[in-house]
Amino acid sequence: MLSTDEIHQFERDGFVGPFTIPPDVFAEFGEAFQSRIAHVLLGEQRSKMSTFIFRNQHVHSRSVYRLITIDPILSRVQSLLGPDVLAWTAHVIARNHGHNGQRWHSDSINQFIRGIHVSIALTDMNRKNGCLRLIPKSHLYRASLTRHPKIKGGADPTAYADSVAPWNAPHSVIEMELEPGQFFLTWGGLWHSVGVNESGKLRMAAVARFARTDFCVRDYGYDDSMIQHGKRLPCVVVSGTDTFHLNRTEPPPTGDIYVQPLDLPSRLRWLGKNVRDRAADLATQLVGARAKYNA
Ligand SMILES: O=C(O)CCC(=O)C(=O)O
Ligand SMILES: [Fe+2]
Repeated sequence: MLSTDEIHQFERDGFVGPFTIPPDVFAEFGEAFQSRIAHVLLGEQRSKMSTFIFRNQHVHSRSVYRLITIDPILSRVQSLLGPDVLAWTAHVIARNHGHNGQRWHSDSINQFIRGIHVSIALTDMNRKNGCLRLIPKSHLYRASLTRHPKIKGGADPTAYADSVAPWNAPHSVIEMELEPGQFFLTWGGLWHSVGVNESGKLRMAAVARFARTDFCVRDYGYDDSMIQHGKRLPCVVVSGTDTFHLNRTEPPPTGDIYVQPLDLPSRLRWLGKNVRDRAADLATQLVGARAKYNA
């Protein structure tokens, strides 16, 4: 659970934490879990894994699903989103020495659905290996990072933040350093980036994103200036119930891609399901458009 002050901080600054997973709980996600994951993500199995499977580990990995729903994480997400919660993406990110990180962006899908992003450190995350950098309060700005010509190239957006929200100037960047087993929460829309890994070592983190059941989780695209009507993304109800039925929900995973890669029949079933869901979605849109036209 979050305290009232922590909830207020989250609303105001767009992030809260770090929090520490109790060591006896985190023990389950220690060396064996991490080396299994690193072996898959840095080995040849990764190239055989489609991006859609990689990004949906809340559906394809029982161990990742378990990590993102442990009580210290889920109870805090519930404090912010209420009792009915969907997980709509989860994956482990492994960045080796030399990885370039990620330029400034706002996680546009999560921004549009007012979702919550949780970053969970598996290894240390620090200035040397590319921890997350944030600009506090930027989750509330009506400005686009993807449309800004300089930031598109990766420049520091603090001056831009000063110009779009002079009442909060001067803006500064927070480097969110974490120890293994620590995590923090951010609002979708908060401006963030990831530094270069110059540590000589692997840097690994799990990310999970959560939404309320009354938002429809679609692939709205990467461009934060424009909402596209993309496909519905697979969600798992991690808490409460979904009475809105806006989303494509999947059962919690029973298998684990980190123990056993998906075999061909399972991959084809998953692909078929995606195609059927997309076709049904387009048909609904078409019926809606025709009804509007006839009205
Ligand atoms: O590398 C990370 O920890 C997170 C990268 C990121 O920006 C994201 O997942 O939204
Ligand atoms: Fe991001």
